[in-house]
Amino acid sequence: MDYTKVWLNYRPIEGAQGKKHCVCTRESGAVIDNIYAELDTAFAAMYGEKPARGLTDGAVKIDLFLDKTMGKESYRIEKSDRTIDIASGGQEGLLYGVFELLRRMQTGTLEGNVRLEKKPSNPLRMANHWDNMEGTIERGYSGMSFFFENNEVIVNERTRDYARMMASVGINASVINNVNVRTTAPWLLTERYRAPLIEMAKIFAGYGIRLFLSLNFASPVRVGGLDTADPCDEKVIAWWKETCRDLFENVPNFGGFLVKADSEGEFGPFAYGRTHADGANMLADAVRPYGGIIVWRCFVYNCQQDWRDNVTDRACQSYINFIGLDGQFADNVILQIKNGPVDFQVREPVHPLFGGLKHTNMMLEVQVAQEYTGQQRHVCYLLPEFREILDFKTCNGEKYDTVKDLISGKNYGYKNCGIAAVVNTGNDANWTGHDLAAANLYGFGRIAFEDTLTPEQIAREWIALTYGTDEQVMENIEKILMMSWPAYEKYNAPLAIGWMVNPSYHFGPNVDGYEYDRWGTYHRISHSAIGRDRSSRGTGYAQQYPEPLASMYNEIDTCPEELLLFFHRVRFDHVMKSGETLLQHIYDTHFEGAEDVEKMAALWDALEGKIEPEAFARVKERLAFQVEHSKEWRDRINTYMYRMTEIPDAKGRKIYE
Ligand code: GCV
Repeated sequence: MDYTKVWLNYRPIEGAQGKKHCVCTRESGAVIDNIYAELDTAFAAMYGEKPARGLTDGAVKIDLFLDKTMGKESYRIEKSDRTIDIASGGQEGLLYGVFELLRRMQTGTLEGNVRLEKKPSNPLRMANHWDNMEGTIERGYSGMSFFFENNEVIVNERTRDYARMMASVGINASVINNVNVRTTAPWLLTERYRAPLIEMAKIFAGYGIRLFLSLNFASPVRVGGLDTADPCDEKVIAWWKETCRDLFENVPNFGGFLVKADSEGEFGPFAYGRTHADGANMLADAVRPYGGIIVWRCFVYNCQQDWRDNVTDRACQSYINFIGLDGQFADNVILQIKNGPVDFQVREPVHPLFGGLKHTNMMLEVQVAQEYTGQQRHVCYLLPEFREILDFKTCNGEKYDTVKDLISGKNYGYKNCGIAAVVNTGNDANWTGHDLAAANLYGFGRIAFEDTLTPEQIAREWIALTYGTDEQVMENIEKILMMSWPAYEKYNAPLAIGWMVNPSYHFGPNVDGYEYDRWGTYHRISHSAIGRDRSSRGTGYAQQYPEPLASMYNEIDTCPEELLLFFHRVRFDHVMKSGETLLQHIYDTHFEGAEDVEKMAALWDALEGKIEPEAFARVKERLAFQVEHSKEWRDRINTYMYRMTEIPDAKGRKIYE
């Protein structure tokens, strides 16, 4: 194996060597085989002995059984002196229960008698991979794809380890190809790639994961040889039905499709004067007989904007495109909505569609891949951000109105809903480029399964599993992780204005990088002010929220400061709550952010000797880069502001001219 075990890095438990266990179950099949395999691997490492199969004298008995009163992904663990019972309504739940058991054994959190019961918060917990058939990964920062190479589908040992890793945190669906379905990817629907897809789907099924594909809406033309892809055309409808029948009948546990349509150049129903609902519902009909799902993305906007146009607002557009279609989507269609209205900036307001849509299945889309948050060369632990998004009160008048209530089905009782993340894996030896970026992948799965977990809890679990439970290791890494998103936000583009990055590859500071471009993301800085007015006096974006949010965002005085420049054009001499001017606040946060990274690097350095040397060196090197790069961010932004305003830092720190 030429890659790391990430958090499945089982290690000996002190004082428990030689402890005997046995596993008893009447169940059989692929999931159960995988449970046995996991227990063997884990117990051999933790106790020095694999568990026996069947009741064995003198061994702690692990009993796995079905309890049909429970959900098939729920589980109950009851531990007493000599027995550990794991019950679930399905084998998937037994698998999740076993992973929880192992996690607790490894982290020393299974002491005494224990009884716990878990039910996943979200029905769908989905990984979106933006992997391309030739082997590259769009917004991938950890090497090449391990699903595709040279236009072939790859299935090998790593496929299984991927599935283990995802199942261990409760992911139950995986879309393996990029939402931009280009080159040979449309052919994934066809016979051409069938054999390896079946092989992959079988492996996934053994870990409770449904395989999904991204599809190209023009497929009837691209691969079907038809002269149209009009969703209302009989030939097109028949083609999709037959294509879906063929896929669902042959690929085990196939889940359905993820669709990016009429977005950033991807083909869609607009070409025929049809709506998103026409397109999605036609596909939904084709997959319905097999229990399939269509996940339709809401990331739709005019990406051919002119910077001179100060009326069109990208932030408004996804809502405008979809709000009028509320109630028109079939029950096996889910709208997948990015967490914010623009595109995964370090800070954005929560997308107004969550509060707006009331008769539509919804899924939240977050980005674990760090496209705008340091591309896995910076540490940026995103769980505090995910926590805030999930807890955001949409004020939509419903009994349960937070994002987590709406996407989990708690409010509307929906079954087809949940959470998806654009994930950060690749074929790098450590899977995620930066070793500490694995905490984001781990954390996404954990919070998707248990949506009340705190970022600190998740961090501590991940650290203990990855590096062991040494108190200093736990403490320092937790501090690094918890400091990292606020630090990144401080030295990034200020107060949610976003987008001060190099165009196209999105790495590194470039204040004017997108200023005159076609993507609709402008800061409009002058010598006296910064930002766009998105209030009712400006583009009206703030009015997409229900009250009292609309009024709160509408005024500079009541708008939460961290979102100030998203909603308003503000003068540099505006006085912030701290008593400092806006300009001084920008200077201060940029100095602070870079200083925070130095502290993070020192916290890591203090762990030398406590962490396996190669892993230690890998993170040390990335942190050293982050120290320098955060200064580059600091200096570029501060200098730009200084040159514009000619107002020096009140604290006399170095700002380059
Ligand atoms: C897959 C942004 C990214 C694109 C991505 C797109 C999307 O624009 O930069 O790489 O395309 O979002 O989410 O579809």
